[in-house]
Amino acid sequence: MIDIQYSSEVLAAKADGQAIVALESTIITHGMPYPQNVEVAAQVEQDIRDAGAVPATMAVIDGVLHVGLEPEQLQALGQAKGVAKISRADMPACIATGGTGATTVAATMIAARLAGISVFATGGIGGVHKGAETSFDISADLMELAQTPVTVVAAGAKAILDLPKTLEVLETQGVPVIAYGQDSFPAFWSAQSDLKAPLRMDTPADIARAHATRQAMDLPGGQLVANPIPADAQIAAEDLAPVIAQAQSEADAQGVAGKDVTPFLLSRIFELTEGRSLTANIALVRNNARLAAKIAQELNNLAQ
Ligand code: PSU
Ligand code: MN
Repeated sequence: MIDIQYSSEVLAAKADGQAIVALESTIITHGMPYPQNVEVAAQVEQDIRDAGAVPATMAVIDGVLHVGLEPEQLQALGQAKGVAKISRADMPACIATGGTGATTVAATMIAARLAGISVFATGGIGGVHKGAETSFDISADLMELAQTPVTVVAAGAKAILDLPKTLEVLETQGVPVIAYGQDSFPAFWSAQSDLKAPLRMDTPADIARAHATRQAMDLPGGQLVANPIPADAQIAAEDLAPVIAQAQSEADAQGVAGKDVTPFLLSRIFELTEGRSLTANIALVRNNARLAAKIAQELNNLAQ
């Protein structure tokens, strides 16, 4: 087992058997501009505390896996230049070479499993990109959900992705996709899409029981909980469609590829919507954090 540096708060929560919710750090370093990124990260941590659980933001700092960051570490990470974006493939290399990296959904799930944490809140997962039939750009997040036993609460997949193909890959990989409180699969900035979610659940207790049942059946992998953005914060899909199309065609024209695609699209959409995309993003992440805290507490109740 590798060395893990726990924050003081997470260490105390583990000792007390409190519910813990994992948080990623790529959303801080590559998903939002400074200084909103650190403000949001601190706010989301507080939302989890207010909802009765303890936050554990993951990152690799100078070759050490951190589970939970002290406030000054969060500040430093949010301002640092050139932090790597690490997924399953890069994480061991980053640790082995003493590097510093922010964890994607996939890497955060791996860190959560190592730390014994079962629930994780984020904004949107990576998925199958538009044009994947030629680029083959499919996020490692999808395969991680198939093999690592963590329930991930997200607002569906970003509308920059090909949502039908993303759902197809999740189905092929045997990942339960659970819409929370509605039938349709939410589309990140919009609460509804015209796609029906494969599963629907209406309570955190049901989601916790489904997680525990998967464990009891010895099935690998986790669950994706698709939690719709609060209605008052959403952006209409038809308003965003031309913006997404423009950002995508700029990415294609500039030859943006690999792990740079998602950060490029998010920052162009932020500019093109004059910050509206970020306001919505913040609202949905906070909403996901609150739901994840409830699921984590229900899972704790089951274990007792
Ligand atoms: N959700 C957001 N902002 C982000 C991401 C998700 O609201 O920046 C990040 C997550 O870390 C996710 C990653 O795992 O984008 C997916 O990147 P890729 O498509 O390269 O796998
Ligand atoms: Mn990719």
